[in-house]
Amino acid sequence: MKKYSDIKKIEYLGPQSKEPFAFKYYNPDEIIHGKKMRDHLRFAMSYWHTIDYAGTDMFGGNTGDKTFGKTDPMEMFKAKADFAFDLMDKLSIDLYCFHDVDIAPEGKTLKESLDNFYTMVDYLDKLQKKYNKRLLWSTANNFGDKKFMAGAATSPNADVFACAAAKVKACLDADVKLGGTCYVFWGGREGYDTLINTDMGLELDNMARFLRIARDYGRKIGFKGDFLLEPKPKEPTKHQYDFDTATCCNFLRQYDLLGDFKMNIEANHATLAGHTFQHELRVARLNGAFCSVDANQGDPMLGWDTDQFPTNIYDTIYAMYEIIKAGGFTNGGLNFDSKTRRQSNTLEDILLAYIAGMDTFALGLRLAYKLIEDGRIDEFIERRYASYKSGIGKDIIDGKVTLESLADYACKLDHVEVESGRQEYLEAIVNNVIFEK
Ligand code: XLS
Ligand code: CA
Ligand code: CA
Repeated sequence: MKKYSDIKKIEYLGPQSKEPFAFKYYNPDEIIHGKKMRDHLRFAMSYWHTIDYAGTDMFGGNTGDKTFGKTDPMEMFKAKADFAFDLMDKLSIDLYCFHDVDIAPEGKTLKESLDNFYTMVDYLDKLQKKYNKRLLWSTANNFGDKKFMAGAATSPNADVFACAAAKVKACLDADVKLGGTCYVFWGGREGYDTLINTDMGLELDNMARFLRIARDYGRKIGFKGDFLLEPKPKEPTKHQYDFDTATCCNFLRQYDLLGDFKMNIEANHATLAGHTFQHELRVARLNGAFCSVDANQGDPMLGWDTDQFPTNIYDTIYAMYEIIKAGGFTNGGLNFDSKTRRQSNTLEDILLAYIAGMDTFALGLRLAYKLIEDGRIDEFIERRYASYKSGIGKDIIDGKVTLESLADYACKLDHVEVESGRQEYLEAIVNNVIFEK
């Protein structure tokens, strides 16, 4: 197999190709339904998994090397950035995402860390111009450091609330400088391990206070993009306040933040919440809160956040179906919050993993459109609810009924029959659309 340094730009060679370092389904500039594939999919690279993660798990250290031959911390982070842009260029990925701590070495104090961060933001800005790339979103890592052990905005300690705010401020500054169109809040430790030590009401109010002041600062410095919550039910805490999309939307509505805030939906977080990825996307769409996606998949045999590159074609078809129905990506994109397996420990594996994930979503996009064009599923749903188009159904929709009028109507019915939902028939249509030549 070729070495990373010998591999040039990954080309689209089509589904018949056996070349490992080639796209089989992702053809960035191909027009599908009036838009280039790259604009439909808006792929982004995750800095933490791709540029920093080197294979450590709970039971062992690194299996790979992400030092890029450097020992001086600042030099190392510059080398990481150089690699990041070379990788995005090879893969035709236009966007990327990071936490503050992913791109710069941490100093001895918060002030020193932030100085390093701003230095690296300037460095990334130069690389962005050279390679014609842009930030999709940044986020503050307000969960890794010891001081965040009991949360950030929801910490019982107000100094921690302030430190978290300082980090979010720096990331918002970076977003504006690097042209980011979203800012993500993933509340890693914004939750609790036990209610016995927790003032849940104060914590939730503080979380809303935190989001509000972040929103106000962002708007003040000219950030026009979307603020995003990223739902996840658990891990690292036992219960996280941003449990799932429905919970997040309710929270945002309660504190009057919906509108400025939308969702970044992660596939595997949906699974951890006991939902499908499609469910979470649907709920976001129905609340007008769909914006961005963290693409990965979990392992159904393991109940934790494995962040695997997505290769399940059914998942990507249903996801792209929802995304198309939501009107496609605008400020958001499709960030691969995915890491290569611990045993896939070479730089070549990173390319192969991205090719697999990007091709799976590209095929998902093609097949989702095929499913919509086929029309049988949409027609079936339309027919299934036809009783609301006329008669009593239309009266219900038009708000012309009362409980009494419905009772009168119902008591005159002598036979009620609900039509078959035909799940198996519809699933077979999906297979037919996928496999027909
Ligand atoms: C962790 C999350 C995290 C967010 C950004 O499970 O996916 O990586 O996307 O903080
Ligand atoms: Ca994520
Ligand atoms: Ca995750």
